[in-house]
Amino acid sequence: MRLSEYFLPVLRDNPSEAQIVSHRLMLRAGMIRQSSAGIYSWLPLGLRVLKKVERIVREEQDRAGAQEILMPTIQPAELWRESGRYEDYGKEMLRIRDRHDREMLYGPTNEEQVTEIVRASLRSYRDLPKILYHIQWKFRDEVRPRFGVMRGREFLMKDAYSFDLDAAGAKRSYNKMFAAYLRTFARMGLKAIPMQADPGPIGGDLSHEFIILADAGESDVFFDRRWVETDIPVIEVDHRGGLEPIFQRWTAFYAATDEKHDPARCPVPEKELVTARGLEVGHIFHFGDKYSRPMQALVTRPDGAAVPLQMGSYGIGVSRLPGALIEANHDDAGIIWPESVAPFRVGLINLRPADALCRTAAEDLYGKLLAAGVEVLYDDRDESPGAKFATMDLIGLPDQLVIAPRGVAAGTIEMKHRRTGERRDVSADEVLDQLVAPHPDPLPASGAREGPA
Ligand code: 5CA
Repeated sequence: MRLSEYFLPVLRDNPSEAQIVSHRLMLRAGMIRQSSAGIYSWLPLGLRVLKKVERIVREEQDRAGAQEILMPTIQPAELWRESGRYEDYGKEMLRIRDRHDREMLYGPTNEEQVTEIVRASLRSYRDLPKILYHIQWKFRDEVRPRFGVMRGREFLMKDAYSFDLDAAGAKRSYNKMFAAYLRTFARMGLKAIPMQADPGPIGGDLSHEFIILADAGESDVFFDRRWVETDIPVIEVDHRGGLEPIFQRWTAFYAATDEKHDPARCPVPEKELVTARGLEVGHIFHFGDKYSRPMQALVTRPDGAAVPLQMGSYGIGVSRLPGALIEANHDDAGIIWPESVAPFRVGLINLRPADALCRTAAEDLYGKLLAAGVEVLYDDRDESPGAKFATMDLIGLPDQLVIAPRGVAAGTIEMKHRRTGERRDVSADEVLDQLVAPHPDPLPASGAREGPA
């Protein structure tokens, strides 16, 4: 993409309405534009990041054997009356009437809707287990929408729903999502610690939040000091095997959100306990028959008895993640994208577009990068070098390539690594070698669904 043609409305100054770094940088880097309180448009640069995040989320759901569907944003009130949540949800729910005066709502979550879908078709233990998910916009009329996309009113969520015959099956599904979440966040370069959590209005008895430690976090969290030293790698997961060891391994050190943490019952001695601010990027719940019982979603057991489905739900804040990623990856000059979610892999700067040799060298390298399938943002504008460097640093692409007269004469390009600031002079061939290096295929070759237990 040529920057001269790209819609990238960067702001020079800090917008006064933004209180936290990620909100400030997303506005300054032209990623989003506010429409009304807690509601945003995603502009080209922001949308590229959102799509990359979405893709990683989708790949890991698919790998875990979850099946993608797409449910609507607008739901009938009737469904929520069946579960009893229509009144309970209160003012957070955006209620709508259609032209026939039927009560509708903009979905804040989809437990009722998905239960309605499966109750007609999942009839027997032979139909189980199943995990369905979608990536869809939600609306919650938050009292205090703030921090940009981090606490929006309209936001994009991945929500998955599991259906099992009994508690043991439900725990297997819970473990699958737990393991999928470990991989999902690790692939984005995030350390998201699974913490015991309060299920809140979703309900249930087993729940974990995946939390990133960040000053901009909205709640206090408490955890064993050993978490500080612990990295969460992209672990190998065999979704056909037993995942309880993975669950045990990654819940072995105590970690809890403030709603769940009880100082009187905390197993960690005070001097080993760390308190910090946490940012929730995912939340998983097991809630048994909370929806299936009132909504009569029943399956028959092998002995012929009809029992309510055992269910769980599993959310990821897809549109919150670009903000969370920036909170975890920035410096004074701007954003520093991890490669896996960067809007472009590399920025190419022609420092002297008026110079014929520089122009030829830059156009030539741009063409080669495009031909090799490298996502490149090419600053071909007639701007000062300072402005070009500032824009590139602000938008935070992992590497920058600088074409300048001296290098062109010597046959080299300056390559700057955004995160470390390290600069090297390299040839065009080396650039291509480095940027086109094959990445391992993140998806297994064949089906990842669980076989018979
Ligand atoms: N139905 C369950 C899981 S499918 C559910 O709704 N869970 S939730 O309420 O915890 O939301 C899931 C994730 O969505 C959260 O972990 C958070 O990352 C994200 N999220 C929740 N509210 C907002 C909001 N107002 N703005 C942006 N992201 C949000």
